[in-house]
This record gives sequence, C-alpha cells and structure tokens, in this order.
Amino acid sequence: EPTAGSVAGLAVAFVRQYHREHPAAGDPADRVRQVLADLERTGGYRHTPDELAFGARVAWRNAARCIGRLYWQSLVVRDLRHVEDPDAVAEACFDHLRAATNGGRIRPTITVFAPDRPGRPAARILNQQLVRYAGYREADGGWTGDPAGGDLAARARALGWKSGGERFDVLPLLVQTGPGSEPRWYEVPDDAALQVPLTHPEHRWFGALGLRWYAVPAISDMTLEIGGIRYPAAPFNGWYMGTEIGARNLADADRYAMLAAVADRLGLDTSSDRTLWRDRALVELNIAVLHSFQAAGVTIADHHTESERFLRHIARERRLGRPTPADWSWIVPPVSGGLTPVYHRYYDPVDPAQRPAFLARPPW
Ligand code: HEM
Ligand code: NRG
Repeated sequence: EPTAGSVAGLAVAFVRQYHREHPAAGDPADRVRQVLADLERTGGYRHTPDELAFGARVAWRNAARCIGRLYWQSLVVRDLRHVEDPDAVAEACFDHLRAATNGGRIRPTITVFAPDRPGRPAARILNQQLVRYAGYREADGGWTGDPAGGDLAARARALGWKSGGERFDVLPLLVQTGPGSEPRWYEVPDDAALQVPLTHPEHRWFGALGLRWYAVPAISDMTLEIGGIRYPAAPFNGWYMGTEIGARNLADADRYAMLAAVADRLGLDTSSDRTLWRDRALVELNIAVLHSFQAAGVTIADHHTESERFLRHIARERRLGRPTPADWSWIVPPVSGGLTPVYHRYYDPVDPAQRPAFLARPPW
C-alpha cells in the first residue's frame, strides 16, 4: 500500500497535469488544496468524472507496450466506482462486453469499478481477460483448449463450475472481494461473448479445423493507477490486431499450436526447418483470421495498418511536445516485423514511474 505522503505527491502531480492539459479548467491551486485536505481528513480523495476519464485515457497513452494508442482520446470511460458487490461487478462486465462489441463495430472502452481505500482493498476480477478459453491438461500431458486458461479453469472447477471439456469453452468470470474470501463465479452469457468461426478465403478445408476466436480482447487483470489512487478492477478493451490471434494464440507451441495441422493440410514438406513450412503455415493462418473477422463484420486490424497508425500517433504527440515511450520488443509484430515501419527505428525510453498507468496487479 502506498504511504500517505506518496499518495499526496502523486495526487498533486496528477491534478497539475490535468489542469495543464485542460487550460479551460483554470488554475489548479484550489483543486490541489481540496485534494490535500481530503487526503488529510480521510486518507483518500475522489476523482471528478472528468479527472477519471482523463486519467484512464492517459494511462492508455502511456502504455509503452501498446501499438494501438492513436485513438487514446476516444476511449469510452464507464464510471462504475460505486459498484463493489460481486454480482453487480459481473453484470457490469457483461454490459461492458455488449456495449464494447457494438454488433461488431468495436468501441475501445474501460469500466472503472471501486478503488482500493486505506486498509480496505476493492473487489478484483481474477480472469486475465473478460472472455478467454479454458484449458484442460490431459492424462498424456497434452492439452485440450488454451493452456493459458489452464489455471483459471482449474480454479473455477474447484469452485463448482461445470466445464464443457471442449477446445473453446469460454471461462466463467471469477470475482473476489477480499484476500480471504471465496471467489464467486459467473457464466458469461452467449450474447456478451461474440465469437468468430475461422475460415480461409481460398482453402475450403480450413473451416474443418474447427478454429474460432472471440471478438473483443478485454484485459481485466491490470490495476489502473491515477494520482495515487489504485483501481484494481478496471477492465479495458480495444480491438485485435490479427497477429495476436494468428501468430501467437493459435500458433505458439504453448498455446493452440496449430502450425503442424495447417502445414499438413497445405501439403507442405515438413521434413526440415529449411523448407520454412512453419512460416508458410503461419501466413495462411493469419490470412484466415483477418478474412474471417472481416466476413463477420468484426473490427480487426492488420499489422501493416496498425504500425502505420502508431507512427502517426508518435508524430502527432511530438508536435504536441510529448514523447511516446515505447517498448520495441512488444511493439514490433510477431510476423513480418521488418515489413512494418515500426521495426526500423528506436523509441523514447520507458519510465516505469510514469503515471497514470496500467500496472501488473500485485497479489492481495
Ligand atoms: C498491449 C494493440 C487498445 C492498453 C497491446 C498489444 C497489442 C495492442 C498488439 C501487445 C499485446 C501482446 O503482445 O500480448 C491494441 C489495439 C488496440 C488497443 C490494436 C485497438 C484500439 C488498447 C486500449 C488500452 C490498451 C483501449 C487501454 C485503455 C494496452 C496495455 C498493453 C497493451 C496496457 C500492455 C499489456 C501487458 O503488459 O500485458 N495492445 N491495443 N490497448 N495495450 Fe493495447
Ligand atoms: N495478446 C492478447 C491481448 C493483449 C492486448 N491486446 C489488445 N488490447 N488488442 C490476446 O488476447 O491475444 N486491446 O485492449 O485491444
């Protein structure tokens, strides 16, 4: 837990930044005095709705690993700070998914639930993302489903969740209200978890692989920190860049590991690494992902377009006098890196102390 003194310093710095970037809000002195008085009296302070929205947007702007930052100002911020009850948190997460999905025209959205308060931590969502697939370890050591969803599936089953045991079971949402309390689990309604069956524009057989992916990546295990206040339940989403699904989730050896199956159907010579059969299968898998989302009317970006947008973002921020810290190894896409302009340059250094920020959430 941050100390009272450190919260005050962060709070003042944030209020000053808010006023610097909102000249119409006038001099920060009155608001600084008020925040310090509230901190003195109660150990905390409340962001105004405008401060909250600004803080969430700037946390996105500051996310050094994110290539999608061009649209940071248009993030939709849902202020649900009054919601703490686990049933209500789960319901609001499902509403978030429906609103953000928007029939396929995905809207970048964040829902901010109650913050931690001194001596009184707020509720948390245990899932990594609001929608993710379960993984089950088989007796032979292999996996059914997504190994990345293995721990949560086991936890949910221990709480009484009846799993389907299939390859693409959407995990239930687990909400925990305190370190010692038993998490509650909630099945994600079908109409809140839009999914896309994967087909290939040229290869008829591709659909028979039975692959699919969900429409909305909504990260739910990071803490949003604004002006010293921590929001441990603040799920946010944008849209997918196709490579996240096609070059990682479905391809990595410790995820769905589909490259051998795709290469086999393509009739490739898999006898040697030098035939580049993995590389060829990878490209076809990525084509299928982009094609299928487009055919389903679900927003998705290819890595060329998203790279070009990111460089435009950097140029615009620079004109406004702001650096764009970025982490090269996360920004460069996992296929065809050198074909994208983001590969051929370096970035402003990342300052881990920069705030507002999305942070890896420490354990209770
Ligand atoms: C990371 C793309 C929206 C915050 C990433 C990554 C990609 C990406 C490709 C790297 C992920 C990985 O390699 O696993 C996009 C696209 C968006 C978008 C295409 C479309 C609008 C957002 C939004 C937020 C956000 C709305 C927050 C409000 C982040 C953060 C990370 C990240 C915090 C780092 C996650 C981590 O450390 O694990 N994004 N993003 N992004 N993005 Fe975005
Ligand atoms: N690679 C992860 C998702 C990480 C965040 N990516 C985004 N975020 N596009 C995956 O599920 O593949 N976003 O907020 O849009």
